[in-house]
Amino acid sequence: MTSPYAFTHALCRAPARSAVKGIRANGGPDPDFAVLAAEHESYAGALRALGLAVEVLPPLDDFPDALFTEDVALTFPEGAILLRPGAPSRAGEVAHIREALAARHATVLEMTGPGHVDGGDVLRLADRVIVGLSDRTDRAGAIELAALLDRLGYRAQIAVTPAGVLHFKTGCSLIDESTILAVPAMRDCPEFAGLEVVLTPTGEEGAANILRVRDTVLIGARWLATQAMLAARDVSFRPMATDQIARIDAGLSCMSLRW
Ligand code: CIR
Repeated sequence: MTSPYAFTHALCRAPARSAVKGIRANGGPDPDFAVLAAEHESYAGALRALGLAVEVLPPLDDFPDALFTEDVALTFPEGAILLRPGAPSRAGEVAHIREALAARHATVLEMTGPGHVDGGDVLRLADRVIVGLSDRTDRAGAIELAALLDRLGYRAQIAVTPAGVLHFKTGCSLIDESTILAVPAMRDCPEFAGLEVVLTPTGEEGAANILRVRDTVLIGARWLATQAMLAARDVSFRPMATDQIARIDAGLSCMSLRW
């Protein structure tokens, strides 16, 4: 097994115009397309600046949420796994990424169902992979995924995402191999035993979906108290504009597959 964030590659998908109609759990205004596209572009640019080879697939107008490549597959140096996203409107995205993954990975495994898993519910740690049950990821899906992960040499652990949190990783992310940034509702997640859990400051629960890439943490620009906390811990971070993607319930991990 390798480091959970020593990535060399990323696969993104450009947002389609339809992205402004992306799913959002609590209503709210559509994002501004031009600004959202700029956020996506600067995200891909940040990954490149951190040394990753980044490829951007063409937009898919029939799938407003397809820019969130993280949810349809898992990628590792050892191979990729095609998932079965839990939102019916996103199921068709998988067929559109199959070929791209087959071209980049010698081994591509695939969930066949009937269960569902969104990649946003999968948190890779140094020694295992946590699969969080949520409104998108069910137990049957998590069990099927655990068997596929085992074939790639990864041990899976099934956890529970608190109600009201879209994805497991909406509420927690890695700061480093032994430290998790988490919303207060996930403080006592039993799967975090043995790790240090750092809580998002009050009012900054939206900051929890950071993305550690090599030696840098990407974090939403508006989360100043969380940034101050990272600075106090000597964590190198890069603030990213995320206000428009946040309107469709997304953060920083969602916009790429990384390996
Ligand atoms: C969705 O609801 O599926 C999209 N609007 C947002 C997906 C965010 N993905 C993620 O957190 N991994």
